[in-house]
Amino acid sequence: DFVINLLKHPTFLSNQYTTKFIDETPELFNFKKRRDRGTKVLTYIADITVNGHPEVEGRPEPRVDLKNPKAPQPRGDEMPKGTRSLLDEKGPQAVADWMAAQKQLLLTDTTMRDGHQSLLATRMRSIDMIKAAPAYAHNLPGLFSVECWGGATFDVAYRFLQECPWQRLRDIREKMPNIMTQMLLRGANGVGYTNYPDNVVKAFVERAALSGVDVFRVFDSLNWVENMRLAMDAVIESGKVCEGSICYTGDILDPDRAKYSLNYYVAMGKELKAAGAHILGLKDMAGLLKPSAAGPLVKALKEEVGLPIHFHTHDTSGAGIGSILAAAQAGVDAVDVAMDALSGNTSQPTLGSVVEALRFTDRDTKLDMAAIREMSTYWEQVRMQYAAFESAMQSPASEVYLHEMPGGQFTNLRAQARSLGLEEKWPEIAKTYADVNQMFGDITKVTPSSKVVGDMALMMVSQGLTRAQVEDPKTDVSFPDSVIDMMKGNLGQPPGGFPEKIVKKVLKGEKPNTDRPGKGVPPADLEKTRAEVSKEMEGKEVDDEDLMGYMMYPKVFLDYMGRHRIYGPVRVLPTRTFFYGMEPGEEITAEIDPGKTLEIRLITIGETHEDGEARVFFELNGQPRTVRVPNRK
Ligand code: BTN
Ligand code: 3PY
Ligand code: ZN
Repeated sequence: DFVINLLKHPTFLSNQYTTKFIDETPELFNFKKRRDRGTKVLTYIADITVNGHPEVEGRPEPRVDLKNPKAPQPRGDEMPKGTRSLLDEKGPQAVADWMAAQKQLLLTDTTMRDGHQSLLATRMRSIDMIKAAPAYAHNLPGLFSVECWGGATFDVAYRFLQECPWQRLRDIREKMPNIMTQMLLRGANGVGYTNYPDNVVKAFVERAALSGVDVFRVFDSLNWVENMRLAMDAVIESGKVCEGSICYTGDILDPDRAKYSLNYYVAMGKELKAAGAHILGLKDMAGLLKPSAAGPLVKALKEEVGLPIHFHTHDTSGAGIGSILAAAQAGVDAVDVAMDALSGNTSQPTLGSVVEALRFTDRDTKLDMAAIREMSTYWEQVRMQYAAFESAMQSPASEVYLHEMPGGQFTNLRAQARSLGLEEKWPEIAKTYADVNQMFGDITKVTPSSKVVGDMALMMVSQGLTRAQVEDPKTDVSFPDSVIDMMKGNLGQPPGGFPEKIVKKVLKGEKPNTDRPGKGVPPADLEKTRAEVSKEMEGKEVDDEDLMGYMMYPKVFLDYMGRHRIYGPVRVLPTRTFFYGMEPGEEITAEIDPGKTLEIRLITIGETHEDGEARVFFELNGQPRTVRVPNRK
C-alpha cells in the first residue's frame, strides 16, 4: 500500500523525499485501504527507533532515568477568573484601563514562546505545553498573560516538530480559558521573514484571533510605524488587545548613539498610541536596556505617551532583573519573565525571583510562590528532555552590549558559526555584526532585520572581508540575497533611511523602493490558492488555518502535510519517543483523541531483510503489529 510503496521508493530511501515527490509519484497511490492513525504513528516510532531522528543526531542525549514529566495538579474545581474573563466581558480597552489602575506589577509568562525559543532553539513540543495549561489556569490565574504563540514557533512547529501550530493554540486556549494568551507578530512580516500582501496579514490576524490569541504584540523590525498599521488595525478590528511595540536598541544614556535617544522612543510611543495601540510594548529583544536607563525611559513613556507599558527584555547580560526592578519603580505596568527553569541567559529574567524581589513592596505581584515552584519543577523536567537543543552558553555575557544580537538569534548564530567551522572566530563575528550594523546605518536588529545583519557578518568573516573593503566601490562584493532584499526596501525603511553609499553598492545603482513594501503588492487570491493547495493534497479540504500556514510558509507547510499523511498525529507521542524512538520492552501511552488512548509496546526490532527493510514488532492495545521501515543506517 501507500506507505510500503513510499518506503521502498529509491527517492525516499535516499532520504530526499518531499511532498512534491509524493505528489509527483503516482505509483505510490496504488493501494487499497487507508492506513489507520495507529499504524501511521507506529511507522513513525519504528522509523525513528531504527534510523534515529536527524535533528538530534550527534547531540547530547537526555538522562536515561528521566521520567515522562508530570504537570502540577490543578487546584479547585471552579475555574478562577483571570484577565481573559475581563477581555471577554468588557473588551480590550477595559483590559488596558484595568492594567493601568493596578498597583501590583503584572507578569507575562514567556516559557511557552520566547523562553524555549531563546534557550532550546524553539523546539518545545505542544504536548509539554498543553499538559501545563490546566495548572496555569487554576494555580496562577493572576498572571497578566501567557505568551505561547508567534515568533519562530509557527515555522518550527511545522518544519521540525511535525505538528500544527494552530492546534497547539486551540488546545492551550481550551485548557486555559481564563488567562489571556499572547503572541508575537512581526507586523507586515507576519510570523515569517518577509513582507506579505496586506490581505494575507489581515487574514492571518483574524484567524489567530478566532483560534485563540488575546494579546498581539506587534512590532516592525526597523521600527517603522507605517509598516505596522495594517497589522495593528486588524488586531483592533478583531476585538483583541493591540500591543504596539517599540523595539529598543542602542543606549539612551550614550551621547554617541544620539539616533536612539529618549526623544526618539517617546516620539515612536506617541505614534503607536495614535495608531490605536491599547498598550505600549517596550520590546528589548537583545537585553540592552540597562537598569540605569530603564527608569528614565519608562518614566518618560508613562508621562508623555500615557498608555500602560509592557516591558520585555532578555537576561543575556545578567542585568535583566535589575532593569525590571528599575522599570517597576518607574511605574511600568507589566513585564515579561520566564518560569525559573527556562529563564536566564538569552531567555527572560526569572519569574520567581521577580515575585520575591517585589514581595512586601507596593508592587507586590500577589502570585503564589508555591504554585510557581511547582510549575518550574515541571518545566525543569521538560527542559531535560530537550538536552539535544541546549546551547553552549554557560553564563551571562556583557558582550551583548557590543553585538546587540536578539536573544533568539544569539545562540542560533553561534550554532551556525560552528557548522561553518568558524566557532573559534566568534569574537570576530560579534565585532563584525556590530560593524555591519553601523554600515547599515545603525538599525534595530530583530527578526527579520537581525537575520540580514547576521547573514552579512557571517559572509564577511568567512571571506575575510572588512567593512572598509565592503564599502569600497572598487572592491567587488557578492552580497547575500537577504541584504539585497533589505536594501531594495522590502523590509521597509529604518529611521532616516539606509545610508546612500551602501544602498548604491548593494543595488549597483538600481533605485530602492522607499514606500511601505506592501503598498504596491497586489492582494493574494486566497480562494484560488485554497483550491490549488487542496488539489496538491488529493482534494483534502483546506481550512483557514491550513491556508494561512501555506501562505506563510508554502513549502514547509506542504512538506509537513506530506509527512503527516505517512506518520499521522505524532504530536501525541511523548517527547522522548518523538526524538529517540522506543527501547525493546518499553511501553508508552498516547492519547490520540480525548479519552481514546493508544497503548504501545515495542516488542523487538527484527532483522533487516534483503529488501533493506527492518521489521519492527509492536503490541498496539494488546494486539500484535509488525511494521516495516527502511533501514537507512
Ligand atoms: C525534517 O528534517 O524534515 C524534519 C524532521 C522529521 C523527519 C522525519 S523523521 C522520520 C522520517 N525519516 C526521515 O529521515 N525523515 C522523516
Ligand atoms: C521573533 O521575532 O521571533 C523574536 O523573538 C524577536 O525578538
Ligand atoms: Zn524576546
